[in-house]
Amino acid sequence: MELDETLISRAIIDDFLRTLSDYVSVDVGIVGGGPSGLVCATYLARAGVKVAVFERKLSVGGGMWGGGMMFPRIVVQQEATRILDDFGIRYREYRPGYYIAGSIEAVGRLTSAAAGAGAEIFNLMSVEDVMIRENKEVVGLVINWSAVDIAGLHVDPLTVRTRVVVDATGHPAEVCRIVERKVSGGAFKVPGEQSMWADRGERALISTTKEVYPGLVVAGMAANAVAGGPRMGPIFGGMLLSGEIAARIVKEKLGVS
Ligand code: 48H
Ligand code: FE2
Repeated sequence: MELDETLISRAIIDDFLRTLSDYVSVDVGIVGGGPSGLVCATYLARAGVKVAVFERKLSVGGGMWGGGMMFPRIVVQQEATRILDDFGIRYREYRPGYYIAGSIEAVGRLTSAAAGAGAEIFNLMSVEDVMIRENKEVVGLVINWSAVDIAGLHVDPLTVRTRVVVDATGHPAEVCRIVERKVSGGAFKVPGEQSMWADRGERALISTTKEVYPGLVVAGMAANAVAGGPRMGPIFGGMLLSGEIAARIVKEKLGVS
């Protein structure tokens, strides 16, 4: 059989446009495909929730690829090794309570799990705004191609309806910053993260991962930025646990077990 370039092109266009059209309305829109977003997406998709991940960059994985100062290793504490086990990420004990894994394997396995569970990952798309109703609830995301932003083009965006949004954008807490700017009366504030304190930063995530505004749950580094909690450096257990907690909160909101 001779291969036909037009069919190759049509296959890509037809399939992607069908998917994009289907995902104009989702249960959950996760903004950011870093470790917390990928873990959250996996647990939601496994529960049958319709979930889209919007990632600005070409590749998901966020700050995990680079490990610590470009040494491609991550440290994970005891409490989160069960998540490494769940995702099939290999690790070994370095000292009691300190486990070490390869950052590249970790990103690969998280990505594979999220996609394999049925989460739809839209790379090269940026969330530039949200839809807020009556100054009291987030009901959707405003998306555009990252290339539009990079090129500085004036191209209007499209929208995605959501039942819940998860801000997993890492340090900048971008979705929460948008809500901070757009909710009138200064009712929602994002103080930003504090200086490095690994132990406090990791522990804080257990309580900073929450619904911070109706329809908006925050996970990962963004959760500490919104709560004014510390950063923690290249220990990633907190990111994994935060993604898991965010998924649990979302499932409770949606009434899914
Ligand atoms: C689409 C967006 C947008 C947008 C951002 O930074 P991340 O890896 O986030 P987390 O919270 O899962 O993990 C944080 C971790 O990587 C880290 O930085 C740690 C532990 N730091 C400690 C320290 O002390 O420094 O991923 C966020 C992702 C990235 O891929 C962004 O490209 C993406 O979100 N993103 N995607 N629309 N508006 N904003
Ligand atoms: Fe970081």
